[in-house]
Amino acid sequence: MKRQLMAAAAVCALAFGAGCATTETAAEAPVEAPVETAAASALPDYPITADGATRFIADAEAKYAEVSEYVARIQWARATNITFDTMWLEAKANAEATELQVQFANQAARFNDVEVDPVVRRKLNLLRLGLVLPAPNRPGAAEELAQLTTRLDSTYSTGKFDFKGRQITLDEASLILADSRDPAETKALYEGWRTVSPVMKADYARMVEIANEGARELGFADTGALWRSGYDMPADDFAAETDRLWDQVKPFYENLHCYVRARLNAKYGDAVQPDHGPIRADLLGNMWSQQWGNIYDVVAPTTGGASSYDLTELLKAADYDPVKMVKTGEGFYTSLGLEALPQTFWERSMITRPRDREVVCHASAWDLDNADDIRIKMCTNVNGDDFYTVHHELGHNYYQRAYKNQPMLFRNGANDGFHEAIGDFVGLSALTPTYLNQIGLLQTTPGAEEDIPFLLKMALDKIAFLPFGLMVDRWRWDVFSGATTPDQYNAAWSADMLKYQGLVPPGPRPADAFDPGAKYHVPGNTPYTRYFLAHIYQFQFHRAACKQAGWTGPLHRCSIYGNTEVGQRFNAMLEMGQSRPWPEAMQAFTGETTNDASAVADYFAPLNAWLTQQNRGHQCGWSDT
Ligand code: X8Z
Ligand code: ZN
Repeated sequence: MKRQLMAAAAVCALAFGAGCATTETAAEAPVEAPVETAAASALPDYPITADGATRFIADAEAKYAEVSEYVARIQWARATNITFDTMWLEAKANAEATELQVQFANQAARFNDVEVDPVVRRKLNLLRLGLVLPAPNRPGAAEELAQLTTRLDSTYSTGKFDFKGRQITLDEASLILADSRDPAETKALYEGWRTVSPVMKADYARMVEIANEGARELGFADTGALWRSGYDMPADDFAAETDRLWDQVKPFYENLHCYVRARLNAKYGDAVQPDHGPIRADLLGNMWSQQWGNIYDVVAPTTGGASSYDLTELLKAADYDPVKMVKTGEGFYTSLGLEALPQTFWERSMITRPRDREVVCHASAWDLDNADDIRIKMCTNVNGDDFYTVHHELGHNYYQRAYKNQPMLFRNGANDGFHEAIGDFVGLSALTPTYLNQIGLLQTTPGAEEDIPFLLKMALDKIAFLPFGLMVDRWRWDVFSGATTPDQYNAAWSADMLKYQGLVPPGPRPADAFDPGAKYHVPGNTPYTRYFLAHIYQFQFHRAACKQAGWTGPLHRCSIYGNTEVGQRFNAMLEMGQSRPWPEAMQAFTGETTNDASAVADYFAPLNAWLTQQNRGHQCGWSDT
């Protein structure tokens, strides 16, 4: 779900609570006192007392529950059937929801100086910090903003481009790119997909202006500052925290980058991929080079053994279909002692791309009624990537179900990174050969000789992701703050790719390029730092769970499948929702109270040592260009 606050809705859709799972937590006073607006006074005037605050919160929670369900159902209708009319309806509903949220935020701020019950204080903070894109309080602003966001998301989702004389969609292009080893073809796919986004640039720039105006009225310096305020610590501390985490993992990323570059150079030669400097982004098997697991075959170890299986081939050989993939995912969660999904999940989810209409294919998980009407929306293909994504999405649904008995304003993840980390944590077990063997996909469980190949495969997805998880919002933070102006949008995006990922596009970008618009979460307005956090949290959860299970072997071989004791403790954390600051949720399950990349280092330790050896004699890094 996108627009934070509203819990109902998708983890990765639009508006109210939508976006990829909502969050927001407490803390931090706005930069300046918010302006008193006409919209705020449209609510009853509660006395500025502790009792007034309690009454306001009770009314706001009731209204919030009602409106979020209404908005979520309209958003679902648009996301699963994009037409002029559903776009019109969604824009209208989102505008109303935004206006209401802005009223709530302003009303909440009136109690800033009143001593109130701690639970009420937390809820007041959540109301102040819960918007993703606030609209200013002037007539027509919320409507204009909503029209822009619905149009941006729909333009992305219906995007197609010409490839070899045929109009293809993003999902088709992604499948070809995953397997293509022809640099002319990968370049055409990379550049072709990016022809869908130049048209978004003006809308995006206007959207930034309006949202910033709204953020300032709420007392924030800009929309980025609002986004950084949802982590139970001051916004500046949060930015520094992401720097600290990145510094912890960067040497490992540079090691992986160095190794992969050498192997690409060996395969394609100097003309395509030099043995120094940045990597050509289209050679990595993913449209945004955010996960590189699809080119495992290119970079597999040449000595000491490679992986003896490919998950996509195993799924195909076992005749999996999309529904069976989801059932298998559900089976992991029920093995932990969690309840089966409701019948309505199967009746109402969208599991494959419908052939007769336009939809938002980017995967998301939804909670339509803040209770039992949970669903996923995916254009599932039978392959290893989507096997992972199914577990990821169901993690959102199981979180939503676990916190459904919390008060309305606490029905959300401890923070947005937690929401993203739940399914990923489960996925770490579900991708082990031990588990694949248990469910009959793999006939024998490989021994220690496949540890390095396995860890390499995992690192290609999980470690390669880290700088991407950071750079998307680094770009947006600069856009919202004005440090990057519209004429610099694309150059800044390419500069961030180079700085964080060490990647370059396959050729010069056209003058009208708007490459950020070709990544779902930018036109979809879903904050992205959540995924960076999740890629660290999930290893903390995994390390703690394996310890609880009494596992003493290497972390990457641990699977918690079937462990109801771990499941119970895990669900206890999920049930907390966002009722407490996230470090308490973290502590409830792991005993730790900070975000700590040492779990990533523990998990990958043998691989990092191996990579260091492989890179001997190579000049790593890319700053020489
Ligand atoms: O957007 C997603 C999920 C939905 S919340 C499919 N992810 C990020 C992405 O695809 O860019 C999961 C990993 C990162
Ligand atoms: Zn997600």
